[in-house]
Amino acid sequence: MKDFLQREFGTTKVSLVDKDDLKEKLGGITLLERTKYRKQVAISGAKEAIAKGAIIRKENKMADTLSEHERNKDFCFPCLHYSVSEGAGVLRVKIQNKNGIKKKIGVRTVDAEASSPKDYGAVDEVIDFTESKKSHEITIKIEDDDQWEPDEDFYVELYDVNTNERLHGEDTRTRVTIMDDDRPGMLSFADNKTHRHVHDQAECRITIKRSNGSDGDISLDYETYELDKSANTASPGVHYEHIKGELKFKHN
Ligand SMILES: [Ca+2]
Ligand SMILES: [Ca+2]
Repeated sequence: MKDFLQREFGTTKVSLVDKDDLKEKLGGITLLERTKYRKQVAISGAKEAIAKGAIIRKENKMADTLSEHERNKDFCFPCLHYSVSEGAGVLRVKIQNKNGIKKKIGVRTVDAEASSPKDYGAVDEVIDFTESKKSHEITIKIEDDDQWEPDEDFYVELYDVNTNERLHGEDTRTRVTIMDDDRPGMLSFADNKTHRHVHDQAECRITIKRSNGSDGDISLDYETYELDKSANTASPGVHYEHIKGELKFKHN
């Protein structure tokens, strides 16, 4: 914002700038709204961009980074945190039988921000480990859509089939982050400077453009408002018709 003030008004102090001049430079949008908008854009832009449909599966943190007393002595997930892109389709999660024990162990998914069946296919199965069966892999279906959403997590945990309780240890639960690959884009006025309208034309057309992506359905609320009550500003019902509504953009 300081750069903008310096460039347009030769000062970085907003208190020294004429309110109406500032309003005009901002295209009718209040300073507060503009600041909020910029923050939102900055947050969206900070997220790691993934190409739509990209197949990404990453193992981020391994169980051997834990100390011995934090770990289960018999069974574990060797990887404690996976990342998977929406477009990957499936994620395979490995379970280890460290000492080759014959035992039945349950494995199940647990919702967090990501939930089944919207974001992934729930799993709840019993693994029949034996002396020779030292590991097992489960396959989890990852759901893809066209709607933007933040990256979301769910968990997979090992449990005792008799008590239904999660097994002791930090390595009996693994986190899965589903990475969104959709870009809803941004909405802005096609003409971002002052729109000059000839008074004898009946309609004033304002174009809103969607740029940098068009995934999913999005919408915006719009409304005309009077700048102030001074003699040289247009008034609703006199110089223009007040309008208010919602503009919807479909997935494209
Ligand atoms: Ca997607
Ligand atoms: Ca999505």
